[in-house]
Amino acid sequence: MKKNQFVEGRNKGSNKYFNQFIFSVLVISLLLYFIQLSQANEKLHEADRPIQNPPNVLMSRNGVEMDGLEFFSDSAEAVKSANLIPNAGEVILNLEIKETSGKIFNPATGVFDKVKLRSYRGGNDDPKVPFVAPTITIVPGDTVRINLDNQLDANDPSCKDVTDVNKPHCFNSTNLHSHGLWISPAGNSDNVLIKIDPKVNFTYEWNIPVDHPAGTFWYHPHLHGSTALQVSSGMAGALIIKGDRVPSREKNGDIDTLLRHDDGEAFTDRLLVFQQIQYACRDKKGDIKKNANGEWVCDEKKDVGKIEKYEDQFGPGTWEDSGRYTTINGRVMPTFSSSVGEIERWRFVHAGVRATIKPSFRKSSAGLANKISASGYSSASSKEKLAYIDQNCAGPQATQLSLAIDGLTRNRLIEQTQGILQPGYREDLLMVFPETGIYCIIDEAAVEGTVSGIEEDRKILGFVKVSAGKENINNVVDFVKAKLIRSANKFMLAEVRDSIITNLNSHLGLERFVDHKSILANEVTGQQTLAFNISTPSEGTLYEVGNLTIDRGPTNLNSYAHDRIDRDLVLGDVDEWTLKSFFNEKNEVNVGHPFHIHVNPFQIISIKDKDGKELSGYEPGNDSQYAKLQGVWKDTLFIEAVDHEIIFRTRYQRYIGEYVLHCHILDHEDQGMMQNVRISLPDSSGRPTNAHSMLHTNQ
Ligand SMILES: [Cu+2]
Repeated sequence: MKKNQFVEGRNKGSNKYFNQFIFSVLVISLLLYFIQLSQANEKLHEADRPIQNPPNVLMSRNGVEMDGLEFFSDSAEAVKSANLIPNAGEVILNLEIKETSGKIFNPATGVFDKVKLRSYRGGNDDPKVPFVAPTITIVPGDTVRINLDNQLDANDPSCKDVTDVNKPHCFNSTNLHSHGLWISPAGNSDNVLIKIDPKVNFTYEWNIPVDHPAGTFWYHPHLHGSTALQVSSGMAGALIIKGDRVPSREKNGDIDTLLRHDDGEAFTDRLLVFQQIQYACRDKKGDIKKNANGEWVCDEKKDVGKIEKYEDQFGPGTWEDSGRYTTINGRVMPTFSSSVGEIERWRFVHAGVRATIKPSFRKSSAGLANKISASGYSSASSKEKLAYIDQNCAGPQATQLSLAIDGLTRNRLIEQTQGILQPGYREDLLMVFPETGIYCIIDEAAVEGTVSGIEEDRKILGFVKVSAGKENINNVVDFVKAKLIRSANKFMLAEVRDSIITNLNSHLGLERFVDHKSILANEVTGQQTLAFNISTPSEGTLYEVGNLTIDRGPTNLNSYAHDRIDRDLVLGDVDEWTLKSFFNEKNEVNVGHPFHIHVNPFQIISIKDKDGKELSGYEPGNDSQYAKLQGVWKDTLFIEAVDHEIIFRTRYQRYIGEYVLHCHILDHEDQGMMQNVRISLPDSSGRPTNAHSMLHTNQ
C-alpha cells in the first residue's frame, strides 16, 4: 500500500510536470497556428473577415464618456422602451489628425500594400482599419464641441511661397466641414474659410437646431488646396443624426420612428462609407510605379503608398488607371452578414473623390455558398476578373428600397435594383435578402452618367452572407410594406396613423416623414444661375464657376478667389436656380460636375436633357440617373454636361455668413471650381446690407 501510494504519488508529481509541459507546448503551438492563420488570411484577401459599421468616435455626452454604441439598434433595452435616443445635450469629442501607417488590400496584385497616410483618429479606432474616420452620432438639439487637433508635420514644403491659390497647396493644413448639416457657416461653426495649420488645434462648435432632420450626413476636411488629397487619404467619416419625433397632425416626424420591428427595436442600422484611397508608390525618379498593364503597384518590400502629389495622382482617368478599389469602411471587398427576412437600413456615404459608384446586389451561384473566395478573383487579370463576376455573381439584381437621399427622407420609398452615388451623395436603403447564400455587392460601373465618362470595369465591392432566418419572403416590396404598416399601427399617433398607412398602401408614401416643406412657385422671390466650366487656354487648365446668359450659355466665369464674394444673397429670400455644366471641346473626358452648396438644402424642380426631355419624373421605365428625383431635397447634385439643365429652389433660412458652393470632384474644387457665397440681412428695401464689409462683390 505504502509503496503503491509512493509510486502513485511520484507518478502524480511527474504527471503534473508532464501535463504542464504538454499544456505549454499546446498553448505555444496554438498561438503559432493563429499567428500563421492570421498572416495567411491577410496575405490572401480579407473577404472572409466579417465587417461591422465603422468605429464610433469616443465622446462625452453631458459629462458621461461613451463611444456612441448606445445609439444603435443593438441597445435593445433603450429602444424597447420606445426611448430611441438620449436627450440632447453637450457632446465633446476630440479628432486628431496624424500620419498613420497601415495596410490596404490590393486586388490588382492580391496582397496588402503598406501605406502611410494622413488620417483622423477619434480615440476608439480599429488600428487594423485606420483609413476611415470614426462615426459621430448625435441628436437634434445637441451642442457638439469638436476639438480638431492637427498633429501633422509643420515642415510642409507644399505650403511655402504659395502664389496661386488654385494650385494645390498646404497639404498639412486643414479644417472641418459637416457635409449636409443645416447649421451656421460662421465663426466656430461649419466654417470652411478658416485654416488650421500643423500643431494648431481649434474647437469647432456645432449647434444642431432642435428641428434639424435626422439622417445620414458626413464630415471631411475642406481647406481649398488640400481637400482632395486629405479626403482621398481616408479622412472622411459618417455623421449620423438620430431622431425620435413621431409625426403629428401639425408636424412631420423622423423616419427612424417607423423603421422598427414589432417589439419596438430599430431595424439593424448598417453604415457603408465608400472611399477612394488613391495611394501610389514611387520609383527613384519620383514616378508612380506601374505594372505591364499600367496598374499602379507597390512591388518591393520597402514600398510605402502615399498621397503627396496632384499632378499625376488626381485628374481624369487616374482612378481607373490606378487599379485601386473603392473601400467600404476602410476595407477592400469585405463581407457582411445578414439573414433572410431581416429588414435592414443600409446607409451609403460616397466619401470618395471623383469616381461614380453604381451599387447593386447580385446573388452568387450556389458553389460559393460555404466559402466566399475572393482569392481567385484577387489574383486574376482584369479580364479574368470580369469573367469571374459574370460566372459567380450572375444572379438578378436584388430589390433595393430607397428611403432617403443626402440624408433627407423622400416622399415615398423608391423600388430600384441599382443605385447611383456621385461624390458627396448619400442614400439610405431598406434591404431585405430573400434567399440564403452569398450576394455579391457589385459596382455596375457603366460609362453612362459617370463623372469620368471613362469606360470602367464592373468590380466586386464586397459580399453579403445571408443565412436562414425566421421569416420567408415571396415578394420583397410586399414584405417590407406589411412590416411598415404593422409598425405604423403600433407606434404612430392615432391622429395620423390612418393617413400614414393609406400612403404606404397606395404608393409606399412617406409624406409624413419628409423633413422640409415643399417650395411652391408663389414662394419664389428671385432667380440665380450657375455655370460650371473647364477651359483650356494656352497657359493651362482653368476650373471656373459663373452664371448663365439669357440663352443659357456660360458667362462671368472665374476661378476661385479668397477675397471675392461671388453671390450676395439675402436672408429670407427664396431663389430658383438654373444650373448647367460646360466643357471645352479639347477636354474630351469631362462630362459634368457634382454641385454642392453648404448650409441650406435645395428641392429639385426639373432636370432636362439636351432635347428638353424631363428626366426627374416618376413614370415607369425612366432609367435616368435623375429618375424620381422631382420634389426631392438634396445638398449635392451631379450636373451632367451636354446641355442638361437643372432647376431647383432653396430658402436662405436662419443663418447669415460667408460660405461656399463648389464642384464635388474635389481636385476640381482645389483648383478653383468654387465660389464664395454670402447671406446677409436685408436693408429696408430688401437689398443685402453689410455695414462694414471690406469684401467687394462680383454681381
Ligand atoms: Cu468638377
